[in-house]
Amino acid sequence: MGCQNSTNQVNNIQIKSNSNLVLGYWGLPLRGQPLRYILELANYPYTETKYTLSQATEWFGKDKQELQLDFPNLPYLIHGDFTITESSNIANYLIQLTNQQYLYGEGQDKYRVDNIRFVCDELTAKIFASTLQKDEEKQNQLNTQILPKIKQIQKVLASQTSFFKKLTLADIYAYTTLNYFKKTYPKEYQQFAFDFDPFLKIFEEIPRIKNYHQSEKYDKL
Ligand SMILES: N[C@@H](CCC(=O)N[C@@H](CS)C(=O)NCC(=O)O)C(=O)O
Repeated sequence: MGCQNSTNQVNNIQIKSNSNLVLGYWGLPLRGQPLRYILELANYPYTETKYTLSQATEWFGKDKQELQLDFPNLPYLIHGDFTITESSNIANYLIQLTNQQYLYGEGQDKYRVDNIRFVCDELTAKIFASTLQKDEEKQNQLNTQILPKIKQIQKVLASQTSFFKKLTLADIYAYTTLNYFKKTYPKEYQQFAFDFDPFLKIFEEIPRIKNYHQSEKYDKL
């Protein structure tokens, strides 16, 4: 009567017992970061496979083929014999698994939460893409694709320290994006610091986030 192959149901998710949850992503915050925050907020045990840009062949030349993912990409999630990709899909799975549905927001706010979530996700990718460009093109992308969106986020946040009354995915995604913007473009960030600094601070002071940021697990920019 070994329990090696038994299956548990956790929050409507079938999990083989002793299944590790593995998150695969670059050893950078970016698109994998909201997923880490969702897990950290729930104090859910997970391990990470972190790929480095300097040894990108570990991903492109090996795991991308060998992990048997249906749609190989980073981030990916492996939970026992269950595997998925697409960061938003993974976020939804983790919210269900950790029973943190409150992060979606309530009622019609859910769609405004997702509005901020998807705008920020795209903006994070745009900030990263801009860092690969040289001077003039970098400045052009900053002016045309990044700063206008940052200003929109500033307007929606107004002078609040979170987007809604309670913590939601909007805060998690916006924190990831704005913190990345601050670290990447510190000079340009200054004009937004008055509004964004208190927002960043409130998120950083959530006890589990604070512990996580102080741990080895957290990839500092
Ligand atoms: N729509 C995908 C995009 C994933 C994506 O663009 N991943 C980038 C990093 S953010 C990557 O390096 N993917 C590895 C690959 O293309 O093999 C998602 O949201 O997960």
